[in-house]
Amino acid sequence: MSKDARRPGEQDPGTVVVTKTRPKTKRPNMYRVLLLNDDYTPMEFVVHVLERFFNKGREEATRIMLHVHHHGVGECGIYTYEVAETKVTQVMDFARQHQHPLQCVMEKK
Ligand code: TYC
Repeated sequence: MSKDARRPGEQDPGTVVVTKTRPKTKRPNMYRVLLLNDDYTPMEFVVHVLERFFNKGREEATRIMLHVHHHGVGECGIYTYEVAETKVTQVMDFARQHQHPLQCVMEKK
């Protein structure tokens, strides 16, 4: 078919159009979960929290706890929104049950 016989933008019937589909894999937003220092929560309790809720070994848990103790804040892990929110809730509930003022927060990375 001649170009003039087609409407503007219309394909030549003899033309093969190959469309490349780009897999749209959007990375999820990630959130840092942080522990805050205070003067009253026992060090051993914080280490236990890091082992129990953030799957840290004793050495890593102790290192993070001491970092928070000395610097005021420290990272426990980086998670998707729902996982981070669950961790924060679990830690805050656990601290309250034991009447410790430990604070756990999340922030967008
Ligand atoms: N500063 C606390 C103490 O001296 C220990 C502590 C560490 C508390 C980390 C909270 O997130 C925290 N007993």
